[in-house]
Amino acid sequence: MKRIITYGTFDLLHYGHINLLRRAKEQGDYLVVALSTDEFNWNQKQKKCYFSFEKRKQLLESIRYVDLVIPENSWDQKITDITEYHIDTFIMGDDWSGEFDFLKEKTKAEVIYLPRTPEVSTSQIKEDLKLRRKNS
Ligand code: C2G
Repeated sequence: MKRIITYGTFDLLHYGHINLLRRAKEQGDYLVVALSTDEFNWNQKQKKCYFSFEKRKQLLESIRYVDLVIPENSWDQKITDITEYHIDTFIMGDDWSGEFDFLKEKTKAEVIYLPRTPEVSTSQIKEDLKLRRKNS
């Protein structure tokens, strides 16, 4: 069984996230998603999530490609996660291209960056909604 892991905030879940999760699952048989906690998002990514960790976890767990959701509390947990969950392949969108290549040396995992879905993002959704409200 080939085990995959990916990380993210997945707030205002959209089809760009789903495209990533689908393609990640296609690389193996079991997909672990490390979901950024509210504290990690705020303290480390300055992201204020619209949905809480529990709500974002519930959404992810309902996706057919996702087999397990674990919390992401720190930038530094990836090596231990790969070991603890016996991960074969680490996958991220290519906006992170190169950022996690160190995992190739530190673990036996393959590192793959998949092309992002270009036209959609949570910040764009928020912007559009703000504009619509202003113009309504
Ligand atoms: N993504 C994508 N296409 C989009 C938007 C996002 O493929 N249009 C991908 C991102 O590249 C990432 C995943 O979906 O692989 C989750 O995106 P975010 O929730 O924005 O994750 P991020 O804040 O980048 O967190 O330790 C790593 C971080 O937790 C990654």
